[in-house]
This record gives sequence, C-alpha cells and structure tokens, in this order.
Amino acid sequence: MTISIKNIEDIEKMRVTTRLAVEVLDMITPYVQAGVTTNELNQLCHNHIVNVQKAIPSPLNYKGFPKSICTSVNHQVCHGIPGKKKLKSGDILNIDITVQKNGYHGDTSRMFMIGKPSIRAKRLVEIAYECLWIGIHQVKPGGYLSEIGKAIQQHATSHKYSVVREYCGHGIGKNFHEEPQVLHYYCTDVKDIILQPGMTFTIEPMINAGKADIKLLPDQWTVVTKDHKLSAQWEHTLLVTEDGVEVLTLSQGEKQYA
Ligand code: EYF
Ligand code: CO
Ligand code: CO
Repeated sequence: MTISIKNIEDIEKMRVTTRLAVEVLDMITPYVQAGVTTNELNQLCHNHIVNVQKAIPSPLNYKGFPKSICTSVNHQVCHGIPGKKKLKSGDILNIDITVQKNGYHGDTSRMFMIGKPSIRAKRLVEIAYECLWIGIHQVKPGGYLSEIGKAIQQHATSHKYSVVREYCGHGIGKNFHEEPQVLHYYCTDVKDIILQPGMTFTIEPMINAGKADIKLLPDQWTVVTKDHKLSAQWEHTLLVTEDGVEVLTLSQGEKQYA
C-alpha cells in the first residue's frame, strides 16, 4: 500500500473529524476524577460520539476491540480496556479517542493526572508531552519521516526514559490505520520517507519511566510495561502543509506550542 495524499476535500473532512475527537476529550475532562470507573468514562464518550456528534467511535469492534475508547492507567502503555476499577488519587491515565465521520478518522490522546500525582509521575507526563511536540516540530515538506523518531528518542533518553518500540504512529484518513508507520525511535532498517504536503498521520510516543520492554495482558489488548513502571503517551493527528505542519487535533490550551 502507498501513502495517500489528501486533497482539499479530504482535508476539510479530516478537519471536521479531528475537531470532534478533540471535543470528546474536552467533554470528558471534568469527569476524570477519583472514584469514576473507566467504564463510566467509556460510556460517556460513546454516548457523546454517537448521540451528539452523530459519529462512530473508531476503536469499537476494530479488530475485535470491545470498547469505544482506550483507557490506559499507570503502567498500562496503550489499548487499555475500560473496566470496573475506580480511578484513585495519584493515578495517571491516558484517554485515547478516535472518531469516524463522513468516512474519515481523527485520532488524539491526552494524559490526565488524578488528584495529586507524585513528582515522578508528573515529570514523566510532562516529558512525554515534550516528546510529542519535539516530534511534531520535525514535520515539514521535504523533511524525513525518520527525523521524528530520532528527535523523540533523543529527548526521552536524555531524561533517562525509554521509548516503546512495538507500537507506533500511523497514517490516518479513510482508514484508522494507513501507511506510513511513524516510529518514535531511530531505525536504519526501514526505508526512509520524504514528507509531502497532504500526508496525514499521527505521532503518539509511548514513554516509559523504566525499561522499554512491554507485555500483553491475558485480555489480549492491554499493553503494560514489563517492569511495571509508569508509562505515558500523548497523541496528535497532523497534516503536512506546503510550509510546515498543521496539528489537526490541536486544543485551545495548546496554541502556544504550535
Ligand atoms: C494490543 C488493536 C489493539 N489500535 C490502535 C486495535 O492508533 C491507535 N491509537 O492511537 C489505536 C487504537 C486502538 C487500536 C484501539 C484498538 N486497537 C490492534 C492490535 C493490537 C491491539 O492491542
Ligand atoms: Co489514538
Ligand atoms: Co493512533
């Protein structure tokens, strides 16, 4: 498969869908508190996407995934399945939202800190956010895809953190996952790609406080750190423009980073 280049009509539709994904994260934010279950957060997001946005939660039934959002708590790296456990003060949580509308997908995730997080947890969440933005700032037409992973890895390791290698960012558009794979580390084994205007993809680095090694829980979805140390992840959907990058899932509070 080749990398799809979006035309202006595609881009307009992606602007709509990516906005919806951001609005779900904004909607759910006041509910993310100690005592709430991730199942309850899933239900609120599902209802909003389906009933208010008249859209489709992309993860639901995707390759058999059983829920509408992913919720990954503490040492869970990604694809955490919402469940009955209540969030408690000190937890860190990633909520990952992908919405489909008018045939296009938009994908974004944020970290939430419940109550009073430890200094360690807060620092990991902050550095993971910096990793995302350092990756975004490598994106420009004529630039190399590999620069994204190189910069993210450099920043993470300079803070003694590690980068998960098994999961990556991805092209997105008419499909939830398209080419290219966006590695969050530097790898000389894969053919590099020159970025072109109209490419749309996510950057979503998973940054571990300990070692990079991960394992899959018996539920076959939830990815956790092998050493049970904390993990943090943030995600944006991006468009390569004629003169740089547009962060399609930019939120109000982030304008100063773009
Ligand atoms: C071990 C799935 C889960 N895949 C990717 C299916 O891009 C995503 N988030 O930014 C993303 C979200 C989900 C997802 C939700 C469900 N899946 C496939 C293969 C393995 C897996 O978990
Ligand atoms: Co996502
Ligand atoms: Co994604």
